[in-house]
Amino acid sequence: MVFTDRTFVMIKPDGVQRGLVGDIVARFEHRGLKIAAMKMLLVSEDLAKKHYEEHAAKPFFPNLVSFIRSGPVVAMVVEGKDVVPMVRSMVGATNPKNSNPGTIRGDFAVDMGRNVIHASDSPESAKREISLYFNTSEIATYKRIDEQWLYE
Ligand code: DGI
Repeated sequence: MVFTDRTFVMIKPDGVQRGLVGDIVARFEHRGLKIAAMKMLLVSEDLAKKHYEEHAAKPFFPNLVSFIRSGPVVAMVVEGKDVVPMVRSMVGATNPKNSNPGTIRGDFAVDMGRNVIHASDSPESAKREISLYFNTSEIATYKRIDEQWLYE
């Protein structure tokens, strides 16, 4: 059984600078989710504004744009059954103050503006965000060897 539900995940500059990339990617791999694409990049101003366009009118928007551009990020496409809600639950609440221990933000973050990771909040956002960061040719199609042990 191959599941092609996709989500977009980004380890933000704080996660990269703090050396958390391996730990975070391992959580997705160990859960049984498939990394279908991954790259490190510096986000342009144009891309940052498109990424956060839903927040354009908010007072924290300029900080959001400048923070996401403050260092390299790691962008990923992650696949699996019900992957959008599953990854959101692994990421935890937006404000780390409210993120449960065991979630990525609950284990690694303290402040809202340094919450380590972004993950799409709906399949529609995932589609939009994946297309902002990846060409279709950059997304790999392959089978994990443990799929028969992950899916019934
Ligand atoms: O999808 P999330 O990252 O959990 O949350 P979101 O899409 O609502 O917001 C995007 C980012 O914007 C979030 O990770 C942190 C920041 N943010 C959201 N709401 C606030 C905020 N930053 C500040 N300073 N104040 C807010 O109310």
